[in-house]
Order: sequence, then structure tokens, then C-alpha cells
Amino acid sequence: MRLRKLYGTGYLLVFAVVLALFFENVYAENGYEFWLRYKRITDEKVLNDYKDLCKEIVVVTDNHLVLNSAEKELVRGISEMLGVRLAVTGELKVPGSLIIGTYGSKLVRDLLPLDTLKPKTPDGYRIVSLVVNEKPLTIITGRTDRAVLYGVFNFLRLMQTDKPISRLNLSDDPENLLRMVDHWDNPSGSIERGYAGKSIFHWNKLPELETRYYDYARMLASIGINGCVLNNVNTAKNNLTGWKLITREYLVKLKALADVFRAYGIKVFLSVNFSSPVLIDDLKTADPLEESVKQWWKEKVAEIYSLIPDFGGFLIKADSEGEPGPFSYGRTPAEGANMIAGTLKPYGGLLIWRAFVYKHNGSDRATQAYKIFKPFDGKFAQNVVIQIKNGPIDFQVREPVSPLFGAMPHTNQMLELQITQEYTGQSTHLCYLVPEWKEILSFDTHSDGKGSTVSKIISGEMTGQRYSGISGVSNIGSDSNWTGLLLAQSNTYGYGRLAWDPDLSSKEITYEWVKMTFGEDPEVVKTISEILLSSWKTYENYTSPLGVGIMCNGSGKYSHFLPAPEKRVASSKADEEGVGYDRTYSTGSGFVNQYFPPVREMYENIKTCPEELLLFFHHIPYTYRLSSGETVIQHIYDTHFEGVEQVKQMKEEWETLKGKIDKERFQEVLAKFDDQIKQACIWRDAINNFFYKLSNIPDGKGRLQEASGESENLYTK
Ligand code: GCW
Repeated sequence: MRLRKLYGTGYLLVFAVVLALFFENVYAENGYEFWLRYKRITDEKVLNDYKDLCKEIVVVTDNHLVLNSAEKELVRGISEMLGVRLAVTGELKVPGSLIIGTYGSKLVRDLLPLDTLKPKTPDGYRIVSLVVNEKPLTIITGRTDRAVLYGVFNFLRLMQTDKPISRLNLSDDPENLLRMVDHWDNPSGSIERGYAGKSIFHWNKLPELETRYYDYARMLASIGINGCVLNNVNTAKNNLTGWKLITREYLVKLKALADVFRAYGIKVFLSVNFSSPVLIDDLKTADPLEESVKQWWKEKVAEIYSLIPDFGGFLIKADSEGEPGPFSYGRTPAEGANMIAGTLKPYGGLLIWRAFVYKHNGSDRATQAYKIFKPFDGKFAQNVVIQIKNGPIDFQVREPVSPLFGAMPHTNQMLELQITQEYTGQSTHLCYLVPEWKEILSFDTHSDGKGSTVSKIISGEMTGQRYSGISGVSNIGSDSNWTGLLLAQSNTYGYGRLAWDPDLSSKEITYEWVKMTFGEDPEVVKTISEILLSSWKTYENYTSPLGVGIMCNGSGKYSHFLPAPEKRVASSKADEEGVGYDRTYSTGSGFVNQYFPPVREMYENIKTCPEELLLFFHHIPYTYRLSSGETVIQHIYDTHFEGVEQVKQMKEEWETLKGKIDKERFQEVLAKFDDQIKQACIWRDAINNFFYKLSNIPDGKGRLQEASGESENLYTK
């Protein structure tokens, strides 16, 4: 009133606008917080229910690093979501306490003396609601501090997704022991196949620490990640310097990062070069059977563990794409891996050895990894884990599962997925990969009869192998929203959730992420979830038909982004009559033989081979009729036209969100859809015209002419 009298209403209005602008800027959403946004809960009833159960935090073990992180997160999350200031104490006083601590602590022991739902694994957490002397309490516990941290993140997730937190009785163990993220970051700051800026690891400034390191570790812990490889598997080719990271100069820097990650329950790993003794200390050889070489690794590993006692171990890309390996010395992968693994063993370290090994020798690349590794089943040391890409080629939008899964039952195996979208649209195309990963994980290899799914193999359930799990090539970079394409954060999130629990459904994961990232409005949740869930198939539609595989360009700035089907004839086997790689055993490369029956027979027979993989396994005339009654060529044309329409539709659906989500993120995503439409047209026209030229069969619906006008190649060099 007084203000109005003094200045008149005009001033008040200006004041209000300035204030509004100020708050808008302060609270501008740029994606930095990931899904850990902890927005104030606005529903009064929910807010009050939550407040009654979150009156104070009781931490029952003092001064423990990981538990401190759990406490900090709980305070932060609850204060922000409920708008309250929480007291943190060491003893129980009021109703509505949240108790965090391990089973080992006295209070938890007293409150849960004979807990029948105790988690089975060290990382499994337990959340229980109790009533003691008529007072409601919540206990978040587990066998270890790390488990408590996971429990805290899950408790906060319940609140972020509007779930009740009274009467909780949860016990949740991760399916996989190793839940890792692999960075392909180079010490120089560049990232191989990175599309979100530069590396977040600043080796030139370390050991100086940055807030971003802590925020990154928090994010990883929130989805249950417990291991992180900090550098690229390519360590020396094209003058890369990743091999230097195990020199003293860098180990001190690594120690600083390891300290940050440790507080969030994450072990650090490094990619190392197999010829490190030669590169670093000028040894004459890196032959794994040479005493001097063994001694070198022994001393190096001892040095690393003296600085970082919980160092995770090494990841090695050996004998592959220019990286050296035991083959150079006439030794086997087992001889190479076991020697280095032996030096890590006394410290509990692991040696992760990649199965991505092939040669450009004219033989079917899909067959090679199996031929190289399978003979060594049972020959690898117990702390060696063989890391296998999901498919036999290379992270294509559609590939069959690698036949190595289940083929080495006496060897630790782990699955490698690619979160970064090298072949799936990089930071321009929305391609939500969770539905694809679900298909991979639930694929039945029949390695030990029906039900031998990839997820049961990599969790060790089928084989009883001790070290197993999953790794994902990171999509994180220095962009303010971390992933470049904002919606690609859903891939990071979904990866972590699946690594923890492969049985979660795509829909569940998607809804969680959307709610935490964009809020509770049911229309918003439904619209964004549907967009995400359809995007992988849409991308497949306008890029690569029927599992044909690589259709993109190979090198240069836009490598693996633009279509170049004319350069990929060696793998698509497209000719004037037909298309597809004959990998059958009766007439083709014999790759199908590497699968267990009845999978082998299913792929061998053109009638039982799943149509989405038809061209991966068979060479087929363009006039062959698919189950829809369409010919292969017409199917190619149709899906490519349809794919572009689907992208346009995604954009239209996104537009309905205007005013329902914040302006910044709304606009950012909208602009990306415009780019995606242009790119989808380029793909559609390149693929369709390529097949038209080759087959000379026109589109039955007469669209090819029109289409070529719509795509303008923005990337011509
Ligand atoms: O697909 C290829 C990528 C390379 C990558 C390699 C690998 C790190 O194009 O960039 O190198 O796979 O997985 O080793």
C-alpha cells in the first residue's frame, strides 16, 4: 500500500517485471542438474505427508566418507523439495526421523534385530518404515556405506516421482557387480566419439579440483554406477597420449580424482597401452612372457596402489585398430591378459580386456571376435573380465547380439554398450536407446538351454563367474547440460538403471526420468515419454533398413553421422539384384554357426529370421516379399519416408508442451528437432536414391522425385 502511494502503480509493475526476470535467470533450467533437480513439491497434501516423515536425519556412523555424501544428499534433496531446514543428529529424538547407517551400527541393529529382508549383496540397500513407541521412523540401511548412499538416492527418487514414503519395505540388490561407465576422453581434452563438448577431466589443472567433478560423481552414484574408466581405450594411435596417465606426473592427478569418486562409492580405472613398458621406460619389448616386462608391470601397479589403494584396475584394447597387444609378440590374448592381471591380483584389481578385435583381411568381420576369443575359454585368470560389445560389428542401430555371450562359460564376461550416440545420430538426432538395450539384455542365447538371456550371463547368474557386469561408453562432456543433446540425458539415466536392474521396463525407466527431469504434469510425462520411446525405431526407419548395418560415412569431421551407402557396399553387399550379407552356413560366411541351437537355425532360415535382421544374415532380391506383402525395395522406400514423417510428428508433439515446461529447455529441444528433420531428409534421400539407382526399381508410390528436392546437404565439404 505504502509503496503504491509513494511510487504509483507503474513503478510497481516495473519492479515486478525486474523481479520476475531476475528469478527466471537465477532459476533458468540448463540441464546442469541432470535429474537431481529436487524441485519444491507443490501438492499440499503430498508435501505435508512427506514433511511428517522427514523431520530430522539421524546418522548413525560418524565421519565416514561415503555416509557423509549420503547425508549431504539427503539434506539437500529434502530441504529443496520440502522447503524445510533439517537437523542432523546422532541420536533418535523426535518422530519422523530418517535414520541412515549400516547394519553394523547399534541403532540399526536395535531397530532391525532379525531383518529377514537383508540385502544379499554389499551394494544392496534396504528402506523400512517402522513405528516405534507410536512414532513413525524410516531406516535407510545396507551392509555398506555405499549401499546406504544408493538407498538415499532411491528414497529421494520416490519423493521426486511423487510416490508414498510411508509403509516402505524395500530391499533392492543390483543384478550386476560391475556397473561401469567408460570415458573415451583423451588427456588433451578431446573426446573420441564425444558430442557434448570437451572432456570434463582437466588433466592440465589437476590435482586442482572442480565442483563439476563432485556433481558428476553424484550423478553417477544416483544411478548406481560403481566404476569409471577415465580415459579412451585408444591410448597411442594418432599421437594420443592416454598411455602417459600411468606415469608419476599423472598419477598424482589421478589420486585427486579418485578421492572425489571414492566419496560416492566409485572406483576409478584407467585404459592402458599394452606396450606401456616400451612407451614409458624404453624397454626393448612388451612381450608378456619376458621377466623384465613382468617386473615393470609389477612395479608400476605397486606404485599406483601406493597412491590409490582402491584403484579399480585396467581396461585394455589390445591388437585392435592400431593399439598393440600380445599378437605383436606372438603371444595369445590369455598370455597377454594374464600377465598384467597377475600384477593387479594382490591388490584386488581387475583387468578388463576388450573383445573388439578384428582385421580387415576380407573375412566377415562379424565372425572374428568369436574365433579369436572362444578357444581361450577357461584360460583367462580369475581377475580378467572379457568386455564384449553388444553386437558383432559396432554399435549399429540394429545388430544381433554377439555370439560370444554365453560361449565362454568359464570366463568372466561383461557387456559393453554405447551411451554416446556414435552411430545413432550423435548430438542431433533423438535416439533413446533404452528399448534397444532391453532387447539386448533379454535376448535368449540358449547357451545353457532356454532362458539363457544376456542379462543372466553378464550378471554371472548363468555361469557362476565372479566378476561380471556391464559398461557403457560415456556421453558426457563439458557442455552445460553435460550431454549436448539435452534429451540424451535419458540415455545416461536409463543405462545406469538397467545396469542395476535389467528387469525394469523401458516404460518405468522413462517415466522416472521424465518426471524427475520435467516434473509431474501427467500430460508432459506422457508426451515426452512417448516421444522418447518411439525415437529409436524412428531413427532406424530413416537410416538403416532391415538390419543391413553400417550405411554412414567413415571419416572426417562428420564421421559416422552422414549417410554414405555407396561407400558401404562391402558390408551391405548391395548390388543390382539385391542386398544383404549372406552369413548363413549353407551358402554364406558361416557366422550363424557361432550361435547356439535353436538360435542358429532361426537365423539360418530366411523364413524364421526376424525381419528386422534379415539383411544382416541374408542376401535377398529386392523383389522378395516380406511378411507385410511388400517387396524389400518398397519396404526400404516406405520406411524411409515414414521415418521422416515420424520425426516431424515428434516435433509437433513437443510443440504441445509450450507453456507446460520451462522456456529454455522447450526451445532448446525444439531447435534440435528442426535439425533432426533436415538430417532425416538427407538420410532418407541418400538411402532411397542409392537403392533406386542400383535396383532401377521405382518407388511404387512415386515419391522419390519430390523427396530429393527437400534435402539440402548441409554438410558438403
Ligand atoms: O567403432 C569404433 C569407433 C572408434 C572406437 C572403436 C572401439 C575408441 O569408431 O572410435 O575407438 O570402435 O570401440 O575401440
